[in-house]
Amino acid sequence: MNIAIVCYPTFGGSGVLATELGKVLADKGHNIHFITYQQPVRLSGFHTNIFYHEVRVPTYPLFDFPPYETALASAMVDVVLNHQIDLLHVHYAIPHASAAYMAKQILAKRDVHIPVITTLHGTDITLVGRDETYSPVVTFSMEESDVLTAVSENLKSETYRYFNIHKSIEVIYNFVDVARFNKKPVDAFKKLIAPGGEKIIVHASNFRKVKRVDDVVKTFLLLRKQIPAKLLLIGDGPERPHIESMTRHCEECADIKFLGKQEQMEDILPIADLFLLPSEYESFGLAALEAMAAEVPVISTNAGGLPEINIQGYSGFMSDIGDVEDMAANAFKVLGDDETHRLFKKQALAQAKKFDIQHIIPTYEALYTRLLETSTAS
Ligand code: GMT
Repeated sequence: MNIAIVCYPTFGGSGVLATELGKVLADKGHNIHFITYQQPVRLSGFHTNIFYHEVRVPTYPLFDFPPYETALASAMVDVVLNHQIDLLHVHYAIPHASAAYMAKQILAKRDVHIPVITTLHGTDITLVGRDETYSPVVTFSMEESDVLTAVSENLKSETYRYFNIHKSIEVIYNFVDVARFNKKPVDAFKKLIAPGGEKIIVHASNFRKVKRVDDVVKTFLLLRKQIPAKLLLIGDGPERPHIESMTRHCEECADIKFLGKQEQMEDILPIADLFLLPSEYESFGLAALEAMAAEVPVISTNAGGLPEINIQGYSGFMSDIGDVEDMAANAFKVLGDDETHRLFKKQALAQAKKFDIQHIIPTYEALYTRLLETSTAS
């Protein structure tokens, strides 16, 4: 199949997932055309079946806000017409679903009928999309997509809660390539971070308010009273200056390190002993799944779709939003003795395997095949 994928090329989970999906489909022989404004972060190296089309948004003195959506829809039309694209798969509704609708209409005028799949990822629904600034367009373009998928049951029900739509939503869980993450930790790297054999706690996010990174620090400081530990904060975003200033005025703060944005999470996660994700909301929590695939137990909140991936008392523990005492107590339960820690590590990996790329990709391929069959029949 010739598949065009539209996504955000940045470090966010939706872009990561879309890129990994494209890469594995290309390995399986499909031709994948990424249409984005920048090369996706996880798309490096040469692959004969992968093509990257950059969306250029020319500026003009009149444009206070360059019309990205128009440029994107035009790029979609161009790629579909010139590369015999069979279907368009857009990740994150805003503005990809409405740009796809526009492209579909333009192509229909030329007698080219292109099916569109929209995958909802989270904040496109729960945070940004439901804001009335965007919701009429998001509602319309979801209804107009040929297929709508969501990355968790929770996101599916949140979509029906916030939007008056009648379209059915198919849940296709996010996935992880377990083989890539389940690596042996590099001892020298581990020693560099924790020279005294301290436990290594990791958090990775885009440092937005919804991630509650201050709760990561609070949980760590409580845990640090009970066991020697180091905290690695990975990622960057609007809350980082606030978190940095929060971690400048305490003795234990020397044990907290900011690593910034990192592309090779599979090299860092294996040295971790525990992953913290105290988010206010996660539709899924791909970062937690990647941690589990690296055999790292997860302490998270029970918000959104997190209970669908983090199993209480098995792959880790969940607490109510903001309950840092409970999160620290749970972290201690996991790390308190080596035997328990080993068990949680094993269980975290077993849980990640349920979401292995090998199980999820056939669902996408079956969906594509079904969609192409029904659209050629009609
Ligand atoms: O986590 C973010 O804020 C980024 C956002 C995105 O769209 O890139 O992530 C969302 O999609 C991920 C991939 O499906 C999910 O794993 C995240 O849980 C989801 N984030 C939220 O719902 C806040």
